[in-house]
Amino acid sequence: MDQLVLDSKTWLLVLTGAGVSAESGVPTFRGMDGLWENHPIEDVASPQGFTKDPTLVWRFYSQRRAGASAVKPNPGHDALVAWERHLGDRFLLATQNVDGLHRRAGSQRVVEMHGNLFKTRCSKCSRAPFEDTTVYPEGTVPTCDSCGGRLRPHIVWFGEYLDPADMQRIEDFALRGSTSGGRFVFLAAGTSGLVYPAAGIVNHVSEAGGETWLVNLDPAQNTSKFDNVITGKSGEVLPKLAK
Ligand code: BV8
Ligand code: ZN
Repeated sequence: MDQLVLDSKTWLLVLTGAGVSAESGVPTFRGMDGLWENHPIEDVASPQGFTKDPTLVWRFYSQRRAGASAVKPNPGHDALVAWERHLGDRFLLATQNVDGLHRRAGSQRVVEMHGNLFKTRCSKCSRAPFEDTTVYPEGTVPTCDSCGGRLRPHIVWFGEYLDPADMQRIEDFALRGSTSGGRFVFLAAGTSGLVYPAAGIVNHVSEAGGETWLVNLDPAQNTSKFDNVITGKSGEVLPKLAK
């Protein structure tokens, strides 16, 4: 297998998707044909869906909150922790996953681009998002004790903007990596390359002259954009990929 060289000249940006959590037992979106209880996920994971039926949306997220609490990180997560420890501030992990498994594995330099299942915020007032592991009982919609507004998961839904600070952190890292005089490498793992802006990162890296890698079980929507494509399970490939 090709080898990813992680030496003192390497800057590495990693993007993960649901496929990296699959071997922990977390269902992927494509694996569920993009449906949950026969609802297209884009409908349930959207502000319109929340307005229309907040109980349904809370049932979706409470189920996933319970599911994510019951599983543990897999060797793919552990490999990324080892790479971060090896590269230090020349490593950054941008994840689309909201299951919190990267942090539980020990990753610290993580940008959770789409939010986190274990954070809740008020949909009305500007109260800051807070840690929340509650699995709300069927049919309940929690309300804010400061303004009485509906609480919502601190998740970036379809049609919502990602946190500009998160995108800035990723862009700043990519700029430093591509102008460092060293080798700037981008590796995407376990993602179908369907959802933007995450799926567009590979294009920016290539334009900046970076080296791009994809580790995925099936061809992704943007497979052709990558210099190196390795087909396989992230839990098996990542631990052996770097030297
Ligand atoms: C935005 C939180 C600006 C929710 C998520 C038309 C064209 C282009 C873009 C758009 C468009 N129409 C709308 C848009 C914008 C939209 C978008 O990209 N839509 C897609 C569907 C076309 N994007 C947005 O809305 C974003 N915001 O653009 O703001 C804006 C503002 C207003 C109006 C317009 C634009 C917000 C996107 C964030 C949405 N939130 N997550 C939640 O999780 O509940 S996205 C959600 O789905 C996940 O977070 C994840 O990102 C995505 C699923 O993707 P993957 O992670 O890739 O998972 P998937 O299951 O698809 O693939 C898994 C892969 O792993 C597979 O390929 C499989 O082969 C592989 N695999 C499986 N097992 C393994 C494996 N690989 C390795 N090892 C294994 N063991
Ligand atoms: Zn409030």
